[in-house]
This record gives sequence, structure tokens and C-alpha cells, in this order.
Amino acid sequence: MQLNKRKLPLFVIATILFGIKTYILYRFIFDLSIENPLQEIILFINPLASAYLVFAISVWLKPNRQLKYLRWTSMIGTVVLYLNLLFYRNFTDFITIPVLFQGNNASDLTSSIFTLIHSTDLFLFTDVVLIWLLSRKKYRMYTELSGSSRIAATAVTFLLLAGNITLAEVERPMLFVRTFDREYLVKNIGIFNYHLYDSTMQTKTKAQRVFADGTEISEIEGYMDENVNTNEKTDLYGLAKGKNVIFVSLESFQNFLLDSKINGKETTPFLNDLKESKDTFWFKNFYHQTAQGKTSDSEFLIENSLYPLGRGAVYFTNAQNEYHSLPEILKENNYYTSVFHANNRSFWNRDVMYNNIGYDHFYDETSFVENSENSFGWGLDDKDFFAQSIKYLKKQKQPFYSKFITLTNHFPFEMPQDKANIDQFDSGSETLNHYFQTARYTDESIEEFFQELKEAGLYQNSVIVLMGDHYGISEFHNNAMGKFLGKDINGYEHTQLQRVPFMIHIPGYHKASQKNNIAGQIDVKPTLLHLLGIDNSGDLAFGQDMFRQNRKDFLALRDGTVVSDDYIYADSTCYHRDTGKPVAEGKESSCESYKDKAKKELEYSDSIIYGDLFRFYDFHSKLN
Ligand code: GP9
Ligand code: MN
Repeated sequence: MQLNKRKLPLFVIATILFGIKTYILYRFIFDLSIENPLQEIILFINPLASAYLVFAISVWLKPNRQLKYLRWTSMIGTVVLYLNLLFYRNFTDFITIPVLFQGNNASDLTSSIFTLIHSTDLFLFTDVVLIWLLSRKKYRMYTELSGSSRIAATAVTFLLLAGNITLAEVERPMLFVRTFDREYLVKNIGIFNYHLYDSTMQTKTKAQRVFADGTEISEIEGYMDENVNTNEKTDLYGLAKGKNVIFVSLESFQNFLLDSKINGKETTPFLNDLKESKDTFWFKNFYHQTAQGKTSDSEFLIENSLYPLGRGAVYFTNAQNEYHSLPEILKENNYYTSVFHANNRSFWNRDVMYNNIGYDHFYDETSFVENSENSFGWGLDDKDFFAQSIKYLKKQKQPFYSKFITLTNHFPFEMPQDKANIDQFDSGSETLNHYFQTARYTDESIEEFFQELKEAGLYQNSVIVLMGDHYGISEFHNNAMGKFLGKDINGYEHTQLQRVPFMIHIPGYHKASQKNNIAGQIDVKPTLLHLLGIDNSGDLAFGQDMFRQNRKDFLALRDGTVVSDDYIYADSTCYHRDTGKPVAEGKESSCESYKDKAKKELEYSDSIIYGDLFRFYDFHSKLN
């Protein structure tokens, strides 16, 4: 661009100063984790790109206004950065609009505000002072640009923005659709663009909520009364009354791991024995029903017995809704509730969602000691995770409900080979080849956890539930998967691969058995409440107790696949569930009614979430 009088335009100076300051803040104060060189590059580019975006607008203003604009935007921008810094020091998270206006956060912040302000923070305003000095009238010449320079300056804005977004998508595909984590967003697009994104999401969610009134809820209530009916009680009702519940969410664990062998060695020897035990109910045909929200979707399903959304993660999009969640119900029944997960607390927006649905405590990564010895892959290894959790578990008031979310068996399933106790598989997919080793590690960690629970005196009085959260091996690896299973993976096989372990272990029960009926994550909440003898007859839930005889005859997966006792509808094909053969010509309509029923349920669930309909329903007045 042609510079007037060969002076660097003021907006460029402002960009450089502000951009570099923001980079230093991201890199050294916000403590954003950098995992690879591309992330480092993006982290350097994005503060410059967003500063440029804001400051370059000024080229279209008259010189005096331009000076004012630069002064005030650098000031306001710094204040936004600083507020985020204060918030981060308290919550290790970035501000989101709903959270900012959530009473307890704001009051948390004001009560601790003086401890959060450091005297060195003043340096953050250095560039603002410089810009103010440089934006006095006598420096007007730094603002004078020719028409073509203005156009060029604006074109650079779009180039920088496009470059930043492309790099971010390369580094983290589907970043904007899945919104994994605020830290990722800030790392990739910067704090200002993140705020822009957050406001758009917020406006969208608010609009959908505004148009909902109470009328839909009575139709849904009618549907549930007729088709779900949570009233039926079996003789297992109250079997585990008053016991602690230890719920273990097994990262990326699929059923095919159970009983599998690599070079003659069992992948999951501990879980294999556990599922055969007389103290364990093992549901062989249990499906995950998650979508883009992955682990968070599986958490949402078990906590609410509602379906996750088809797009995005409900933990992000509708974390402020009114829910009637498992932890909340358990709390009303005298339980202490907590979550253990050695990851960043804002991942999947868990900090916000957990707070809303009433968990008493979230033991996040700051509760654990992590070092190079005990962490690999996504962080703290599962063995150390459980071992370090015991001291907290022992201190909890009983009865408690504690959810543990493992991490070792996470894509790309890489681990130090000296810690692997089973060979890799041999196929064209590195992912599948590694998968067995990390799954084995998790299996060993569960075995150790059981031992630790026994030593802590917590085992006998607890029910231990184990569940796979979602698939680990995606369709992308179908060839390798086909090699492992010795058959081609079509729509039917793919659906059957969505089965994940589900076991309820009740120490000392001795009368448990294996179950063949189809069930899914949607059924977990009513099943647990049933075993604990907690009446949930007024609950609006799509799942049913898995033990009862008279159950709904279909299971809806979130991608439109439907599993029924006799058929599986997948990939626009209707298969027999037992043989996996497509139904005979002329009989294709066998799946039709299941398809319709599943679609209707998913739509009802979506409207509950989008319309935040539980605000119109009083659960407590419906109890028997
Ligand atoms: C992250 C962990 C994994 O905290 O739960 O999430 P995923 O990628 O499986 O959804
Ligand atoms: Mn997961």
C-alpha cells in the first residue's frame, strides 16, 4: 500500500502495538497450551488479524475522527482484554455473555476482585497511552491515506481474516460447528472474534427461546404418557437404595473391544471377567446415541434422558436451559454429586453446564498432579487419574453420585510403548492399530480402581456403572475395521459397531445376568433412578428403565438410524437385525413405522431444548 509521506499510518502502528501486546498476553499470561508449531503460528497471527480488523476501519473516517476512533477502540479493546484476564484468573475460562450475567459468577468476581488485580497489570495499558499520545492533532499526517490505499488497507483485512480462519480450520477441523472449547476458539481466532461468535450464538439461542410458549409441552407430555410412561416398576426397584453410585464414562470404548484378542492376548481381560460376574448386569445391545458433542452428548443423554442436538453440542448451545437432571434429582434425595475429569474445566462448556444442572463439585485438571511421567495423549493417564481421585472420593459425604470421565483411550490413541501391555493391530489404519493398546490401558486402570475402592472401604456400599461414551473408530477406518472383523462394513455393521459397553456392577448381589434387549444412553437415567428406588413418574424423559418387560420397541440414534427388536434402518436400507440381511424386496416398508416414531421423538426432544420448554413444566407437582 502506498504510504502518505512515507509515514507508517497510525492504524498500522496501533495494530502492531495492540497485536503484540495481545499475543504476549495469550502466550504468557493466559497460559494457553500450545501443542504444535501451527498453533504457535496461529496464536501469533490472530491477535494481529483481529487488531487490524478493528483499526483498519478507521481509514474511512476523516482525520480527526480517525484519531478519536483509534484512541477509543484501543482503550475499549484493552478493557475487554483486561476483564477477560480478571475473569480468567478466577475461573480459568473466558467470558461468555450468559455467564457474565449469571448472578453467582458476577458476585464471585466482585468479592474477589482485589485479589485478582495485580499492580503489573498497568503495563497492559502501555500501548493505549502511546496511541493517545500519537493521536493528538499534531500527528494528523499519520492518518492521511489516498483512496487506493484505503481500499488496499480494507482488502488486507479480508485477506488476514480469511487466512486466519483457514489456518484455524486446518488446525482444528469443524472448530465452529462443534465448538469444543472456548480455549480452542480463543487460541485460533482470538478473543475479539470469539466474543463476536459468542454473541451470535447467544442471539440465535435467545430467539428460538422467545418464540416458544407453554403449548408444546402438553403435547409432549401426552406423547410421553402414552409411549414412554416412566411409572412401571419391576422387582429390582430400589435394589440399590441409598448406595453410592460411581459412574465411569469410558472414553471412545466400543463393544467390539470386549472379548477381542490381539496376537492371542485379550484386549480387555478385566472387563471381560467383570461382564461375566454374577454381580454385574451387562447389556450386550446397548448403543451410544451421541452426535457432534461426543463425550458431552453422552453426558447430556445420561443426565437428562433427552437426545443431544443434531448440530453442535447442546452443552454449549443450551447450557442455560431449565433441566431436570440426574444430579439435581439425586441431590433432592440426599446425594452428594460430583464429576472427576482431568481436563480443562471449560472443555465442552462443562463448568457452565455442571453448575446449571446442580453438581456439587467438579474435580477438573487443577485437582490432579500431572507430570511427564504420568501423562500422555490427552493428559493425565487413567491409572493415575483414578489413583489420585480416591482421596477426594473418601472425603465425600455419603451417599454420593460421582461421575468419572476417562481420557487415555482418546483419538489418536497413542501411548508410550513401554507402558503398553498388548501388541498393536496390523492394518492400514494407524488409528485402529493403536486403539487396542490404549483401551487395554483403560481396562487395567479400571481393575486398579476397583482394588483402590476396596482398599478405601468404598466398594461394598457402591454401585459401579461402566459405560462407553461413543465410538472411537470412525467410518473413515472402515477398511481396517473390516479387516479386523473379517467382513465388509455396510450400514448394518456400522450401526452394530455403535454398541458400547454398559455394565451395572452391584457388589455382593450375586443374582445379576446378561441382557440382550436393545437399550441406549437415553435409558440410563430412568434405569439408575429405578435401581435407587427414586420415583420419577412425573419426569419428562424419552428413556425407560432397561430392566422392565414392556419397553418401547425402537431406539433412535441421532443420525436417523433406528434399531428395533427385528430391524435396523441404516443408510436408507432396512435390515433384519438378527441376520444383517436387507429385508426382501417388497418388504422395505417394514422399517417405516420405526423411522417415523424415531423422527417424532427426536423432534420433540429438539423442541424441548430449543424452546427451553421445561420452564413451563413443574416436575415436582407431578410426582406420585
Ligand atoms: C474432553 C474429553 C474428550 O474433556 O471428554 O472429549 P471428546 O473429544 O471425546 O468429546
Ligand atoms: Mn469422548
